[in-house]
Order: sequence, then structure tokens, then C-alpha cells
Amino acid sequence: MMGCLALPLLVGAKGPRPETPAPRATGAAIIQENLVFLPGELTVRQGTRLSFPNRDGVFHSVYCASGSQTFDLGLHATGPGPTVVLTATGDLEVRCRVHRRMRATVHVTH
Ligand SMILES: [Cu+2]
Repeated sequence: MMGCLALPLLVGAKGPRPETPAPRATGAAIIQENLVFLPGELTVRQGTRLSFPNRDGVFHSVYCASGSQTFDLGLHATGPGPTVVLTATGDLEVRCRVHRRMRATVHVTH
């Protein structure tokens, strides 16, 4: 009679271990919708490419004038939006030139 060959070969195939560090150079997004940044606060790792999709039917203009890194991504219409690579650790306050109340805080960590 044939034996059962279903051997327990799944050892070590359970996905990432808890101590596995987060991958580098990942992407993240802050969505612009209903005239706010979503999320309004975000923590990412240094090297992250941050994108700003625009889901509104109006232009937005993303910039950061102070903090650990400054940038001005300009006006952009509805669509995938501009991106920026966060090269420095620290805190950033992202704002929109068109809508002064739009603000988001980004924490960039090692
Ligand atoms: Cu805006």
C-alpha cells in the first residue's frame, strides 16, 4: 500500500518574520481629496518616493517651504500628481499654495 507523501514542507514559508526591517526606497502617497491632504500626518522612511495624487476637480500646488527638506512641486491637475523623494530625515510641513488650509505633516525617519 502506498504511503502518504504529504510531508510538512512548509517550514519557513510563513511570510516575513517580525524582525524583518521595512524595505528601503518604498513609495507612499498623500492623496488630495475634498481640499484636504489624506492622511494629514504620515511617517515614512528616508528615501521614500512620496506622491500626491489629485482626486479633486481643481488644481493643487504642493510645496514645503521649511523643515528638513524644501521643495515646490508646482500646480497639478486631477491625476497621479507629482512625486518627491524624501532624502533627509526630520519633519516636513506640506502645504498647497492654492488652498491655504491644506496642510500635512510628514515625519521622515532612518
Ligand atoms: Cu490645494
